[in-house]
Amino acid sequence: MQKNILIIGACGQIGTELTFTLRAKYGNEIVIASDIREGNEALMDSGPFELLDATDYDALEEIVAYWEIDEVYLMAAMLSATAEKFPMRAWNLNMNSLFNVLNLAKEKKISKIFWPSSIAVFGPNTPQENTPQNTIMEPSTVYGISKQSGERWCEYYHNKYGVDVRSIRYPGLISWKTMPGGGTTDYAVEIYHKAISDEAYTCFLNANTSLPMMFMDDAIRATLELMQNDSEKIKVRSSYNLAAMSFTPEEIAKSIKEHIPKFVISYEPDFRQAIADSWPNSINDSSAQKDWNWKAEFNLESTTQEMLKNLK
Ligand code: AKB
Repeated sequence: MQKNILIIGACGQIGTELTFTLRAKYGNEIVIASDIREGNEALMDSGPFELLDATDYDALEEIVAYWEIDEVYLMAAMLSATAEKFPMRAWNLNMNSLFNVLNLAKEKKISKIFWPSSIAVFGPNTPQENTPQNTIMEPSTVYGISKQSGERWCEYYHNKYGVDVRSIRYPGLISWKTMPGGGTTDYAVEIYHKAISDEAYTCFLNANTSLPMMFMDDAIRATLELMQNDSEKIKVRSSYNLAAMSFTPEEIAKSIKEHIPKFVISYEPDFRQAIADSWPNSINDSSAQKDWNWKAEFNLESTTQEMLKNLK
């Protein structure tokens, strides 16, 4: 019997690209996209789609049974900036959606889960440079608290009930197919759009705020590599650190200027500055390198080239 894959939050920044990649790999009919609202035309036309509120266990259980789902990628979440505005809604979405898929796996209705964590699990007391896999965390944002709690629950369900759950602490993700929404690292996508449309961008972080970032192609490849590896190789069942590059708004602006000489950046930091200041500057991902041979391919220059080429 053919076992299918369900993507929850398939219309978001990561979900859209994950859906296309998994459909190209396994076939359109094998990968069921779902979200609380419909996505762009290309996604909707590419295969089966279900409207789904990720916090509704009964609806999720029904879809899993109907489509004979074996593997779930839970990409629905409220990101850092929006979560600061709606703390209870963020906690409800981020935690209940995770419990729903963990409990389905505990009841053996699905056999494998991918759940994204984030660099937001780290906080102001974390060593900021080359942040290790295991270190002080103490997140100071609603989103970070939900992701750190989620990590603890993933590890618990793995140890206690044998649930095969796998996770990555994504840095800020840069992509051109779908806009991010509600994150602190979103500036690193907006800046490319504005560079092309206006040759100018006003950044909500200050010039020298260094944050870990990654081009979407690397993030999707990492996700698939983690999911395809043998279970015994996956030693970390909370979530893996993952790194590609780190840069500041000033540095990304400089890299854009090399292609669009008239581009100018200005700075008007808002409440998101405090969120960014609480996160690491750079990440040590040696555990992912050792356990499943992770290696990033894109740096700032190749990311800028890809973004400008595709957005133009
Ligand atoms: C955000 O900025 O909230 C996200 C993240 C780093 O998890 N992109």
